[in-house]
Amino acid sequence: MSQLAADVSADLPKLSETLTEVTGAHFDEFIAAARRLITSAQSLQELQQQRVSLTGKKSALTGWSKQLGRLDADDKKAFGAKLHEVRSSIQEALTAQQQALEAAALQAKLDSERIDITLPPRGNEKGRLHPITMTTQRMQQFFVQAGFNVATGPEVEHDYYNFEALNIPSHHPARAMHDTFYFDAHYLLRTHTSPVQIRTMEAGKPPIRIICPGRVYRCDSDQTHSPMFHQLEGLMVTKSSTFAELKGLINEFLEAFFAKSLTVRFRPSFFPFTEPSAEVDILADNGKWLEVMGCGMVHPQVLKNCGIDPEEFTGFAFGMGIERFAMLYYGIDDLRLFFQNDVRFLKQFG
Ligand code: 2U9
Repeated sequence: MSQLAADVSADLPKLSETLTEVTGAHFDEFIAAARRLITSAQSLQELQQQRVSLTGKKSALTGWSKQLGRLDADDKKAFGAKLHEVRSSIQEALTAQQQALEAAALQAKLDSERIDITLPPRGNEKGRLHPITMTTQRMQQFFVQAGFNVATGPEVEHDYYNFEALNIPSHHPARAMHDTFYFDAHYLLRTHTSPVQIRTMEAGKPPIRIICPGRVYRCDSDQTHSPMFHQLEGLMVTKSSTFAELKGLINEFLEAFFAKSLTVRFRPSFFPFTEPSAEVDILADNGKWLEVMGCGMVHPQVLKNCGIDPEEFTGFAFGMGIERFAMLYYGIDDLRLFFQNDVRFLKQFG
């Protein structure tokens, strides 16, 4: 009994191991049974077992083939042709079944990986700009169209640029440890963006028209003060800059920023780096004056400190807190909201 009969299936006709005893009808029956067996294979592994059983070294087919040599010429020819037919037919069935199983496996994989394009999309929320960023951009938009360039500088500054050059003497209260974050005797976190204007004047010559937005730091923290906040300062130095021009520019700016006509008041004030100096108030709907910014003509000593002759050039400067403008523009009542990064707050803008 061949391996075939033993292993593969009871379904295969039991054929003689002696080739000459097998008839043509037996061969056809054998082919049909083998093909039924092959098409019943459910996996490539199972098919491989059948391939070995049906065509391998220990198969009936191979057993018969080995006997061909012992036959006379006529039998050899007839049985040889028949065995070839058997082997071809089995091989063809094996190949067809292999292709069918592979195609089914591929289809199963494709089905399992199918993307349902009708599903609703996952939440892909877009981020948005921080209200401070949007406020800064809104301010910049006005000044850039008015001919100002945007200038920036380091947040870690030398006390010369932050104080000395700005005419702020060493005994000035702003220089005290409790107002300024010092790294050592000379280096500090800038308390305003004014050092950027100093550096710009030092490096170039008039006419100068710049705005300087950026982070500034003061050792102060309560309901209305944050140790880090944002300023936008401006500077214009020409042969003919006047306080009248400054007033006109600030009026224009405030009405453009708040997008309505305003009553604006310039109230005399004092800063070490401007002379004369003023604070700027706007009249609110409730009849109260709101202080929004400061300004003045650049102090002649400050121009001199930067190598600009105050007899030849005059300048004006202004400064404002960006948080203050953002609060007024958006109607935000608590400064701390800007720094808590609570999405429920941030989502409300832009
Ligand atoms: C140079 C010369 C002059 C900038 C100025 C103010 C007035 C001002 C405050 C507004 C609110 C600071 O953020 S705040 O607390 N600023 O009132 N700033 S004039 O003057 C300069 C700057 C640089 C070289």
